[in-house]
Amino acid sequence: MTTMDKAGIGLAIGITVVAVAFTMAASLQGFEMAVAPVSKESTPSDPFADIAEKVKQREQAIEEQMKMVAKEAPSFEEEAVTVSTPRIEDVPEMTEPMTVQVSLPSGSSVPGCEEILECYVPTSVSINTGDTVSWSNDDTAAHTVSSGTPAGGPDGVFDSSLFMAGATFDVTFDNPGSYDYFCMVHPWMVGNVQVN
Ligand SMILES: [Cu+2]
Repeated sequence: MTTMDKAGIGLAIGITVVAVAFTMAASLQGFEMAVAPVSKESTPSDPFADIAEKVKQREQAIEEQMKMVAKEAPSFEEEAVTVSTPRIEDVPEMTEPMTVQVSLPSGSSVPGCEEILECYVPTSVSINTGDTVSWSNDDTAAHTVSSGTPAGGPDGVFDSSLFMAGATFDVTFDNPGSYDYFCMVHPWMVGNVQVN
């Protein structure tokens, strides 16, 4: 073979490769062009059509969700208004004088109630000035609600003296402070009123 022949073969191969490449490119383009209209026809067996359908469904779902959110938005505002309304009313209610109940439950005449904080229930109450504490004797025995401590004795701020089963004793607290109290009959019975 001559050098010219080799060059000729090389050129021929080169042309062939380019031609094949063109043909493949053209056929690929043709394939894409052929596929594109098929996908538009939404043939169920066509995977592209399935994907297109799923995308469309997803878009519709998102659109519907956005519509629902838009519909809910005004009711959200209404809710916010109704929620804030009782909160505004609560503020003056907090400053209105109120009555706190304290029970002298059954069994408070027996030592040991102080260990489970059940001589006066609740044993400690926190109130505001002007509020009232109402003790009710829910036990069968008579008791007292006497300000002071068992060790120091009654200090005279308030004293129910003996009050019977079923009776109540109310004290309105006008001055802030911490008020200890106890039962003069059963000195293990102690309680506290914190007035803010
Ligand atoms: Cu008592």
